[in-house]
Amino acid sequence: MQKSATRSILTASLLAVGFNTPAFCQTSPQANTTLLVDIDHRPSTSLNGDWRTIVDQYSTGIYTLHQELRKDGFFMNAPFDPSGHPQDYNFANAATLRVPGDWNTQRPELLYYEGPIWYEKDFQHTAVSNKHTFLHIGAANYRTFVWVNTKKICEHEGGFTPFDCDITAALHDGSNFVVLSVDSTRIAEGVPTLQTDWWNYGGLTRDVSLVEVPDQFIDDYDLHLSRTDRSVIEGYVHVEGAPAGTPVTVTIPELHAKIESTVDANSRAAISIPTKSLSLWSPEDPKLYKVEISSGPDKIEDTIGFRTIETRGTQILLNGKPVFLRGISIHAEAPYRTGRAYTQKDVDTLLGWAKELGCNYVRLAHYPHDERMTRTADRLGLMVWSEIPDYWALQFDNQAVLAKSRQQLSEMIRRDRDKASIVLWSVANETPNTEARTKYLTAMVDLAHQLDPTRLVTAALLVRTEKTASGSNKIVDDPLGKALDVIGTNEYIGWYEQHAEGADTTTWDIRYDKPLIMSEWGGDAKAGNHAASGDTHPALWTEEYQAEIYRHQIAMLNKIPQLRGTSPWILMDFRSARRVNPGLQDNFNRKGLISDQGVRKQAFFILQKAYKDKTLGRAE
Ligand code: GCB
Repeated sequence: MQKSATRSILTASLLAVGFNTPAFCQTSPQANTTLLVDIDHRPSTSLNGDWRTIVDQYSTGIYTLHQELRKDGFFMNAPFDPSGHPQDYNFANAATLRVPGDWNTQRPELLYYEGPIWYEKDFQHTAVSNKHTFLHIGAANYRTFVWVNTKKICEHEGGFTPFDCDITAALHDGSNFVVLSVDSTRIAEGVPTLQTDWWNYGGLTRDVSLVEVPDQFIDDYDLHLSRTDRSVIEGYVHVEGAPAGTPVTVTIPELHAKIESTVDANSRAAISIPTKSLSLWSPEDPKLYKVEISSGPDKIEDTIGFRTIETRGTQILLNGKPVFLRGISIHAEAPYRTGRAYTQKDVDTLLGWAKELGCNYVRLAHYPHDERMTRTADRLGLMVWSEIPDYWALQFDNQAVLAKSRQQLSEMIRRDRDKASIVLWSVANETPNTEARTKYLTAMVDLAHQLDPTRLVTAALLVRTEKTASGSNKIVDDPLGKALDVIGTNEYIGWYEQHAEGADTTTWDIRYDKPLIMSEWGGDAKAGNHAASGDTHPALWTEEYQAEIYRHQIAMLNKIPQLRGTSPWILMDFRSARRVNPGLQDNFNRKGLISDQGVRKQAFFILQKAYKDKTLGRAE
């Protein structure tokens, strides 16, 4: 019951009428979409701005009153004629929503809305021979169906990764229109699933554009420093549609390097660039090189940093040297205005605060963030933990769900593998320790290694607690740890368990000889909520109590010999439907070191001092 009540209206109804794989709702989560890497360095026409929208709670745009598929659905974008056949919709007069942007924070009546909304936009097009036009969608939460000039083009599931649909065949010269249905309904078989501790912001939450590419085009590449020989940049360039023998050139002007290669039968050219005097990317010197990649008429210019990241025993090595990750967790919540973060200003504010805190690392929780975030981290010298929303209790015994996780991991890696800042791919957060879960996530770790052998794979695990004579012992032995390169663990001593001083009598028993990152810890405080002066036992929810948690945690963390990083929870307060305590939470998780209005809480300064003085974590 629970399941069917929360399924996507669209999908559930289609299945109910026997359309297991109807034309516009195939069960394959990645039906006919691709992903063009380095989208912001390609010629494109922005479709950002106002789109005409229809809130369609009952999926009337798809179904007849007998729940049959309509041939004259809203995707037809038929003009409304008051003297003609009665018509229940009219895009021409419809209210608009801004793209990019979640719908929840654009109109008060949409704050709690979960369901389908239709989007329509007109655009001009002039056909150019030997060119393909893709509709690029930076992210749409959660499930998207696309029509161009009434033709069904593609669909996509997953709210935080980009996709591109080839719309060339549906276009004509002159005025064209695109209609999208974005459905934010939470589903049990989704990734994430029904429960999350963040707001289910729906809509076209990132940039939308039209991208024109030649018939044969560079759709994917990977260029990184060889792990075995730091004087060689290696990787590949893939040219979609290119027959074997098609030339590819990679140039790095600053290094006076120019390499010619040719694609093989899989349209992929192997690249190997010997370099001298390469400056390696690091937080202290986030050096990026201009890299030009060309094949025939297609040319892309990227900025890429080169570095290595690996482990040795319990150490994390950046460019061969031990490093400690001084970090903070961040949600993609927009500072000041709230809602999904997507502007450069949002990114500059969030990452600016992380720098002010003294960080060299950020955990981008719990899903891939806007690409501006990882590009900016590249520039600012912040190492990044990037993760997919394999969060809490997914349907780990469901192969269709595994396919969705695999798809999101592949899209995340494909989009961001050119970012030197990313050192960790995370496959999960706080999942239940079951056999099905371990099998599922081990497969995900294997896939991450296979797609990107140059980075470390992690996950935030739950830990077991045993009482001891003097306090408690935290045991890190989740079997998933076997597959991981770096162990992440979340703990909330002083908040969900014990009092802040509990950290003083907590010991750690880590059963893996691997680096450990304390990927979450902290507690809530409402900015401006203070304990009485001189109060030695400040109450929960006060800034003073949150600061106490940080003091005791820092002392405890410093006693864990294999600790190689921390990313306490969290930089800024964020909206969450689970947090309904009036006056304190009001739909916000208040574990931020900074309020959603930019007010730094006391704990911010405690952590800042520990990071700046390097009194938290080992010296590198
Ligand atoms: C966690 C989750 C995070 C929550 C946080 C909390 O362990 O990973 O998503 O927001 O705790 O505040 O409870």
